[in-house]
Amino acid sequence: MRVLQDLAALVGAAHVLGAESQTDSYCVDERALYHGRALAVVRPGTRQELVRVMSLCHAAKLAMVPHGGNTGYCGGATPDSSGSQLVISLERLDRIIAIDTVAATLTVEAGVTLADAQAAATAAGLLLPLSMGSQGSCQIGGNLSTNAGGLAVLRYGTARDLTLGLEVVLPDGRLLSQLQGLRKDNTGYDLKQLFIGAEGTLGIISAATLKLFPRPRAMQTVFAAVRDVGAATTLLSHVRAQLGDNVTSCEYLSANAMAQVAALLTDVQRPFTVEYAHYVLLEWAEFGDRHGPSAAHDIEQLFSPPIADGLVLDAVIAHSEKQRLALWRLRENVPAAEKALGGSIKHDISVPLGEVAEYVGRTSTQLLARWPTLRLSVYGHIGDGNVHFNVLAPIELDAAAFKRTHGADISALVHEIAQTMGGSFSAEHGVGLLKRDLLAQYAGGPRLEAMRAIKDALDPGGLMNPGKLL
Ligand code: 2HG
Ligand code: ZN
Repeated sequence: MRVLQDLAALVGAAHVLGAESQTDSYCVDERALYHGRALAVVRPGTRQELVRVMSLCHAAKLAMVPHGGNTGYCGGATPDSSGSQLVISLERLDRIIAIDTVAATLTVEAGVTLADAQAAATAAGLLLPLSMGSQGSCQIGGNLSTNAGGLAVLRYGTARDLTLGLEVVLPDGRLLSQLQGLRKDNTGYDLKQLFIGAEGTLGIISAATLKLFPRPRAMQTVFAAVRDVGAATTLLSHVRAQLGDNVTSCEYLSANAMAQVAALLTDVQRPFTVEYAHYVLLEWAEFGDRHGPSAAHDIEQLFSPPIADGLVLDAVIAHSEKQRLALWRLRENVPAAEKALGGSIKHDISVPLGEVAEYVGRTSTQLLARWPTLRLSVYGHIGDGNVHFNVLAPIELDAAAFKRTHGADISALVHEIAQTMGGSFSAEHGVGLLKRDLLAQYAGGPRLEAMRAIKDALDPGGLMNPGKLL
């Protein structure tokens, strides 16, 4: 095929992968829900090459599937099964372009892993607060294309909130470059917002300028057993009232989530000797020398009203970085624990913060009324109103068969309750292939029409990541 020869001439034959053995890993998503086939995988080595690759594809009317770290949960980076789509991998665009310690900004290419971007900020004495379990392999381009959330959204916001500038290659190969990183710029439509969260359907993000923050002097981490889900959000309000915006994370684990992860991580000591029904991992940042050596005493004081009120039943403080990381491992490994148990039916809902307890209660009751032996694995970013309401098949049944028979009904119920409570069916993992029908169902009317109009305006040939999102 002529275009493949042109691509090879452009990026080098070694970076146009054609054999199935080479393209395989680019054609299966992280959860192995989708198995596609690619015409080829092309790996441009510079942003200029990316521009020219996309111009060639546009001229040849070739569908393009942008591919980052492939850690997404919704099939957003997987080609379809036609074998006619070109996967464009951003992995070689892995340069740190600039770091500005005065403006506190970091400019990176799209293929830089989140961990490498964090390390670059750290080396400059600053903090890139975006963080998540997959940070060793997920890439900035994918983080922005899916508007990733992660573990510190409560304080720092999502990937969108951390983006000051963006460079995007449009479907026809034109470069839209706005990497200045200005904190104020009111010159018409803020176009970068269109591409953040667009899942590669409007163009390919090639670089970004991200906001950095002062590095905290210390993090304080408390793992608490709480009375119920409502106590978790009330506790957060209490702690925020005392510590203001320094609270960075408020993560929830149900008893089942905790039991699963404790069974997986046999080397991590459980925080409590008895089992509780609900747990919260709370973390806040300290700056300057406000606390000093009396930190533990201050924390005890901070927690004494919620303990007296019966909201907090027990709590442990991390006294060292090692203890802190051990507590975080409990939270971060819940997905791995589910996987080890044969996988879960995953949900990624959000509701207004004041409704989370009601949501979890109502959804649990309705699910268990219909499937009494279902194993609920509820956990997540409760401080953001975002709960992973995951569900494991009854232990006595085959997980795959159960999912085939009941998965759709279970998910419909989980999503419907979120919708009726003013929530979202996709709080952080995006839409991709997996939730496209849900977007059509729930976004509906003018919102969907506006999205389609934007898509048609920027990608009239429908070449960008076809079949995803819309
Ligand atoms: C997390 O919060 C991730 O750990 C994954 O978003 C959630 O696996 C999941 O369902
Ligand atoms: Zn999550």
